[in-house]
Amino acid sequence: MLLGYSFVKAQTNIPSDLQSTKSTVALYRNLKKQLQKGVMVGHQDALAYGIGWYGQSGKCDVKDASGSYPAVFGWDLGGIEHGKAFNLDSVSFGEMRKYAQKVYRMGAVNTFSWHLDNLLTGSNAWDVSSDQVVKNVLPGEVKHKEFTQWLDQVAGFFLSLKDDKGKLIPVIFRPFHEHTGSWFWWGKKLCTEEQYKALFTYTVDYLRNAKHVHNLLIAYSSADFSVDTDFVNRYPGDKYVDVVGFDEYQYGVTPEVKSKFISSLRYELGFITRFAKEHNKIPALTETGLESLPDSTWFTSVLTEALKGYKVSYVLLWRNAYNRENHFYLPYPGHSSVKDFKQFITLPDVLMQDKVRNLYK
Ligand code: BMA
Repeated sequence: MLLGYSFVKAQTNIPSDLQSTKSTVALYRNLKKQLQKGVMVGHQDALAYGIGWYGQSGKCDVKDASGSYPAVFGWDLGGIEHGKAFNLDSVSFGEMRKYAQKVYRMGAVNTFSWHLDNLLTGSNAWDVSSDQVVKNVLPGEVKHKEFTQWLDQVAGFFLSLKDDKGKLIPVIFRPFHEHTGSWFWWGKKLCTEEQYKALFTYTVDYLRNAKHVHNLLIAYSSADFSVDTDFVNRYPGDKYVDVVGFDEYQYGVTPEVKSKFISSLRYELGFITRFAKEHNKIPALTETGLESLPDSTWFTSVLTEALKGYKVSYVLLWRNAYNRENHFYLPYPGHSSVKDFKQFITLPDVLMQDKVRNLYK
């Protein structure tokens, strides 16, 4: 008799991919265990560039400002679908692989998003001029073959993430994110619930079954939501997801904006932590931040307040762009919020890389 999926899962406490590599299973279990210890701080592109620098080995804004590396490192695969050498934010995929290997050696976590181009129009991920894109990449449709070729590139990259011994490095993959908003071609108004779920499950199945990629924890990550059903209705199912989360940014710094942002995050964190518990998943705040940190106490007065009482795996702050003015989310040396950030990371349940141990064993 074949054992049912839920039965196997419940007995073994393994990720949604029943064929996950050993260290992927370890990462999954350790991330869950670590929920009791605290929340990891993450940063997008932290090793690739920062304010006033690009591609300098060993450099990292938040390390230089605070003394510690982040515990989670975000990367984006946008551009890999065309076999390009560089991603949409000028990080070469060759370097990205090396950074990810370094992160693994540090015992920290890599998470990958994918701002993939619009297959129908040829423009970028933000081109929402057609609501036919998702429909057209599904099996049997005109853009399907090309879509699978794009997935081949993604699979090739994930399968190239190996440690010194040639063993695959487990990472989090967070495809088709912020889908409760309508600013990407896979967003809410651009496809039906069924089409979104089909896109998500097809992608995960293809990577697992056709490409034999088994070093991924899959993140299902919405944009902000005020109605739980928005989150639930496009959930692809427990067999396809390991991490559940959402992205939400603060815009503006008035007291009203601050308190609204805090209460909105608290509502959503409450929801996803409950959802994660019920579905045996790992909750995370998959992107957040206040662009250019005009509030020098943001970490202790906003982020800390929002997180209070919730057990989430990590919080990912967005990138410190080297070539776009005022587009940064973590302090760099000399910035007015360095002191506040340092205070934030001394909280016992806030984890930078130096407080994270052995996630892969
Ligand atoms: C956005 C901005 C863009 C970037 C994109 C993908 O939020 O940071 O500059 O290209 O994310 O990383």
